[in-house]
Amino acid sequence: MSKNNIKAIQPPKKSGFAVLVGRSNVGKSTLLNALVGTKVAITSPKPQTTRQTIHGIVHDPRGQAVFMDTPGVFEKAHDRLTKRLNMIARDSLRDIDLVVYVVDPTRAVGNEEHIVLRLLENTDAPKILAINKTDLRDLPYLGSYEALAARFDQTVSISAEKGRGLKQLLDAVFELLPEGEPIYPEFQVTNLNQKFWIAELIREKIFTQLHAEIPYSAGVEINEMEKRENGLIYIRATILTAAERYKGMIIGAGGRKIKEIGAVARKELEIIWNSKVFLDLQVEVDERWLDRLVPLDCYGP
Ligand SMILES: Nc1nc2c(ncn2[C@@H]2O[C@H](COP(=O)(O)OP(=O)(O)OP(=O)(O)O)[C@@H](O)[C@H]2O)c(=O)[nH]1
Ligand SMILES: [Mg+2]
Repeated sequence: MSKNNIKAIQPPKKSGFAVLVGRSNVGKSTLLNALVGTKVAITSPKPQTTRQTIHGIVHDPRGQAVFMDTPGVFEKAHDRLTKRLNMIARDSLRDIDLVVYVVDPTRAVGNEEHIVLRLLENTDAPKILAINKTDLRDLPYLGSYEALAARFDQTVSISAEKGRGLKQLLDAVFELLPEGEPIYPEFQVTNLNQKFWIAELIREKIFTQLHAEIPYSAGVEINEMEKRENGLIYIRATILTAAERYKGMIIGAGGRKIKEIGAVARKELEIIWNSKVFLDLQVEVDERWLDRLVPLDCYGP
């Protein structure tokens, strides 16, 4: 058989947008990173970590899957941040090719799940149920999520953290995606621009180093970024926060907290870039910080 004949019997390539939806903290961003194989989205043990729709691109012999990480649906939509996040999650269900509904069987099916399930009923795209965190021993609500399987085209058990079940998930994704040309060029793994991604990485450290309430009243802006002659990457960034008392907590006694945030962010950047980094971090109070950061110029190279 000639080479051309072999090519002729290969199935057509698939491509499309697969949106990751689910309530806050189920592991959508962890899953996105695991699928792409590198850290695209930031994650944290606290809910409402993700604030923008982030694309993570998986290049595969079967085609290209663009996974869209979305802010988790959160029930108490009283504050402006939550309202905005819920709206982004809802909008992401338009014009998509596939839904991956991510659930966490350590928590009961609650109101938030019903909100998401109702949203899913209104989309015509095929749907996969991804039951995450199955590495944990105690999964008291597993049965109630498995009972939802009939509403989905496929159901897979995964552990985004341990990388389990991802092959099965990708098999289901490429089976259900439509045929089509790739959306992104080869090698591109995300739609985020580098400045925004650095701001996100610093924001992740605010989540991990500070108490529950502060991260929800803070955002990060990159003011300057430059590669210096000696190879050092210089970054000047500002943490914007809503109130003077938060500023104090972010800075910490004797500037200890901000130093800690800067140090963990810098170390991670140095490992990723394999280069020395100088991170100049400041804190500024701005009641309207959210408006200053959203809409953001966060996409593109
Ligand atoms: N044990 C276990 N923990 C996980 C797994 N996947 C995610 N987590 C943890 O769950 C927490 C939330 O993960 P995220 O990926 O930030 O969750 P998210 O759904 O993106 O959350 P939002 O952005 O707030 O909507 C983090 O502490 C993760 O480490 C998993 O497979 N197993
Ligand atoms: Mg997230």
